[in-house]
Amino acid sequence: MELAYSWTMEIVSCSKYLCSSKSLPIAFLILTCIAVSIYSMVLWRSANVDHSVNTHGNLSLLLKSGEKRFYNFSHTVSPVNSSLDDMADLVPRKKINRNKISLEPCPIAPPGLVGKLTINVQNIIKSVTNDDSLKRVVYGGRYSPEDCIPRERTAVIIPYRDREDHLDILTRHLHNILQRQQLEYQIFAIEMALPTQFNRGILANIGVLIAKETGDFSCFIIHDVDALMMNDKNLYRCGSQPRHLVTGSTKYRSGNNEYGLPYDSYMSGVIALTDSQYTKANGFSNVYFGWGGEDDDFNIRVQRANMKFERPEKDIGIYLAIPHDTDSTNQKNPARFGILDAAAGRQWIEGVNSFINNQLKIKYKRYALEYRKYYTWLLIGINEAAINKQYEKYLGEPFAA
Ligand code: UDH
Ligand code: MN
Repeated sequence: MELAYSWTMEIVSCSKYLCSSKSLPIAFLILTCIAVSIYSMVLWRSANVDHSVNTHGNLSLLLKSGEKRFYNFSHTVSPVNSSLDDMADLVPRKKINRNKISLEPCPIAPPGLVGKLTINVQNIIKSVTNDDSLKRVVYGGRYSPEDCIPRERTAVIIPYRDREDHLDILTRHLHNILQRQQLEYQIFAIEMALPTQFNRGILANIGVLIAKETGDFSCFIIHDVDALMMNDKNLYRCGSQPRHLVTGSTKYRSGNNEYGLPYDSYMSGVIALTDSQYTKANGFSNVYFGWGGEDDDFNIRVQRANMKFERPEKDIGIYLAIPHDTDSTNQKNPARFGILDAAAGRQWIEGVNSFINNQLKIKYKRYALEYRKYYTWLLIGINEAAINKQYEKYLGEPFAA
């Protein structure tokens, strides 16, 4: 109080001096500056915000109260130097509290599962009003069972761009099923900002690292935005080996079988790895821009790290693939075969370590982290040309496919 009083007196006497010396315009200017500063401080303190930029170029401030403020501004996505180090303080490390003493571990086989599901996408879209599972979701797309200690704390990481409709369907579908599976989980949707081509590997790597900063997860699931689980016994848990959770998809019918895979070594769509398995393989390669290659490269990495993908039983890992057109910013990468040929030589040079302590560290910009109702949303900017230059020597020979 005393300090405030003496400050006020200082300001008053200073103003008197300025007035008396006929410097009225200067006095006015100084007082305006003080007023603006105080007003900004008050705004800043009351907001207690998470600053975010959405794809429409709006700056949104997510207040602690859950209220959101939007500000329009013109948003240019230029790759800027940034790294995880910059954001360590920005991401709250939160655990969901539970009274561990009085609770038993959840059963190995969750009792509420129904097995094969008949999926009607229209019903999922409408589910917002009548699905209790959505009411139980904590802001940011998080959940933890209340009546038992979960056997897995799963981070679902969805690399995506321009598939909001799929994301909406998938996240609702997942909340419904993952709660029946009695998991503690959080869904992360990680988007790549324009103008670069899509790069699924980079988003998976950054997604895993940010998830690790955000919570205490025992399992990481990299999930295509258009893959809907069709059997709730396909548990989103990790195993002693990396797991490919897809045994068949409606996208790849084979003969009479409704659910097939495009080839035996296909390990795409949905995979589950522990932190140590992901780190042991050094995560995904970062150099596949556009469609294709990164998934086959990751399979090579897993094998070279002396691990092997496992799948659930045939009728358990079935998925409905939401049909879609080719994405204009994710054209087939014609160089992917050559880059894949050089996969082994690159494994320890670049991967998830490229964002931590690598000499050839990849810089990226985290444009947004927003706790949305059904998922945590991240928007990432990277510089495609810089990454290609950085790893020029490791991209293999052009390959005549
Ligand atoms: N994705 C987007 N937006 C894009 C591009 C890709 O969200 O513009 C994400 C999304 O999560 C999608 C995933 O990347 O589910 C895979 O891209 P896709 O759906 O275009 O790929 P596709 O349906 O399935 O062709 C990939 C199968 C790979 C076959 C084997 C190649 N080695
Ligand atoms: Mn697809």
